[in-house]
Amino acid sequence: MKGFVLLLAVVLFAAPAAVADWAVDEGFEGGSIPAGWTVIDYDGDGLEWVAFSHENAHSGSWMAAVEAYSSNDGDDWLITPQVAVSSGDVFTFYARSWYSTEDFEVRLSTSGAVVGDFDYLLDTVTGAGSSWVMYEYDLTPYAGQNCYLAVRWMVDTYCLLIDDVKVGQESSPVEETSWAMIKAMYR
Ligand SMILES: [Ca+2]
Ligand SMILES: [Ca+2]
Repeated sequence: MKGFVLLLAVVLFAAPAAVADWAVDEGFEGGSIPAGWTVIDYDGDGLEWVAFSHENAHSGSWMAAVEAYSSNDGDDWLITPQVAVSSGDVFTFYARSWYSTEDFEVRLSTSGAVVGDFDYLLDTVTGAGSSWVMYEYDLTPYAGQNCYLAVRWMVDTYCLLIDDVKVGQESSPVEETSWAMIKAMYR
């Protein structure tokens, strides 16, 4: 009985923290670039960001991919839906080249989702290789604003892959601590 009361207290304490915190959490497993996202084929070569199924996906079977057949061509944008940013939010994703190396920028817009709106350069990545690497950016400086996040690929070799894009933040540590307590109680 004492254990039950303690468990109840822990659950009640944890309940307010049990919210879905990621505003964007996209692994492209729906087999398409989802509604609300924007792709821009800025180089105009007819090749743009698409959902692509292959065993190389970071999660599941699908990822986002873009390719080009000339090293002069690559300027392709993958843009998240608009997100109301809160303090502590991050923009995170996994990226790799298909082979050899690729270059890309990470950009943020506090206005629209066209190329000229992305005034804020969060990162310039050169020589990204063919192993998945997680990138993460603190969005706290933009808290209180409605933002779009973009990966702008500038071809180095051939093809860039992106998977598991998230905007927001992890579940509250309060909730995680409580589950650890519950598990410890019934060990
Ligand atoms: Ca995936
Ligand atoms: Ca293109």
